Amino acid sequence: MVSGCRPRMSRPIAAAAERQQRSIDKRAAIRERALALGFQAVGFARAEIAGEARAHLGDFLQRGYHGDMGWMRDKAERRGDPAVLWPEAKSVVMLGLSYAPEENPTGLPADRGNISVYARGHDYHDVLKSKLRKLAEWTQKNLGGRIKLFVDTAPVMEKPLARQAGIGWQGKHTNLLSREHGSWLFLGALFTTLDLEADAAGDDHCGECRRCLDACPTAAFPAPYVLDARRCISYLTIEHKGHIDRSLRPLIGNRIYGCDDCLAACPWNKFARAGRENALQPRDDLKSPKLAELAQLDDAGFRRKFSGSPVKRTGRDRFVRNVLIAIGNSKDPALAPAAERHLTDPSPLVRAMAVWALGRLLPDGRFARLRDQCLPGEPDPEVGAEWAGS
Ligand code: B12
Ligand code: SF4
Ligand code: SF4
Repeated sequence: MVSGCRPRMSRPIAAAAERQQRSIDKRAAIRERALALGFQAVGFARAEIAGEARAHLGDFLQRGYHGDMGWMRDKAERRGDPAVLWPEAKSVVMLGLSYAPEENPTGLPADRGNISVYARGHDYHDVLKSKLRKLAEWTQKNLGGRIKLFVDTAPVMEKPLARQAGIGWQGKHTNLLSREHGSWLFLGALFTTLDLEADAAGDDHCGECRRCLDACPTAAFPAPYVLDARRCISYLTIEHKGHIDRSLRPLIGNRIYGCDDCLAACPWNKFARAGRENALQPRDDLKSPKLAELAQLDDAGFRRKFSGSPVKRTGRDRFVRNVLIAIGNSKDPALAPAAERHLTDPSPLVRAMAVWALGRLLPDGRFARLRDQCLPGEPDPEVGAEWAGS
């Protein structure tokens, strides 16, 4: 065709078409680079949160579902609106990194501690950050624009942004899932001043299914798509600093760091290929660790064992608190000596859970004798209350 036969575009339309073409080229280049760096999912969104998600965040906070994660309330304005976080940002590149396990990670024997899959390998923050940094540097050098990277700890609503970027949808368990990777994607975000065309948002494929809701041991979902973090084992074992409510302890079972039950129940996982990232592969000693051994960790031992692991976040006292709850739930009297050793622990958090565990494992007479020995010298009222069984 001779060029004179081409339909002529008006100048503004031609300029818009050229801008779109340039954006597509940049998007394709970023996508290619991200996949080469090992990300499995890439999508583009405008740097804004759909009004509905922002309203749901407001509701979540107003109902107190965040528990003692005060930082969620403090930074709510920034979390709910990328324009407040960084006004110059125009687009967001959302990235997903798969950590899908080889097999169902739930259902370990009662004398073993269940550490959730995400925490069995190297700390994903480091892994994700290093990849995001490489992608940000490459993009700035080759395509221009300014970039800020975010993973997990920043006040960014990563799940709604990932949905907006077409990576998947937020399931009834509230996590972002996709047909290719099931529930097992870590999320990270690059905010950029580049103006990149957005992808179509992900559609919801939950349908009538409610397996995740029914799988939750603590009934932490007041409604589909809504989580009350205060009942979630992930919150209780990782974020919550104080004593764990008496009524929730038996429901925690042997989950000592996080929980995967709602994620693992999802039928879309059957399409997920096991994660390939070496650093995220589960450490052998964290796949099915013995409660009796974990209960022995002192501060230095804890730091040695969990250096480079997300587990180090709780510190030794909270971790041993969780282990003692699992021991109390084990119904295995052979684990009683591992709890008894902690009746003189310097941490009241640990002493209290040692008392609780022994109350469940020892015959009444033996427990009463220990109480008579220890209670008179116990300085902490909350530990005292555990001895009294209240
Ligand atoms: C706070 C937090 C937690 C809290 C609260 C979790 C929660 N669901 O809010 C606790 C400690 C419990 C937690 C647990 C876990 N977390 Co977390 N967590 C976060 C964090 C820092 C913020 C999440 C947030 O903003 N929550 C506030 C609520 C309001 O937002 P939302 O969950 O998106 O809520 C939406 C729905 O509830 C929905 N909604 C609300 N009401 C209604 C009503 C209707 C009708 C509808 C349709 C929808 C709807 O709209 C809201 C907005 O989209 C993010 C990182 C980040 N910066 O985003 C990681 C993050 C969500 N966590 C992550 C992970 C892996 C986990 C765990 C799986 C870890 C584990 N194995 O133990 C569990 C999963 C528990 C669960 N079922 O959610 C990943 C999830 C990745 C993914 N694919 O989604 C993230 C994104 C971290 C990361 N960078 O990869 N987490
Ligand atoms: S992570 Fe566990 S406790 Fe939390 S909502 Fe899912 S199944 Fe329930
Ligand atoms: S288990 Fe069912 S309801 Fe829950 S996220 Fe998966 S598909 Fe949706």
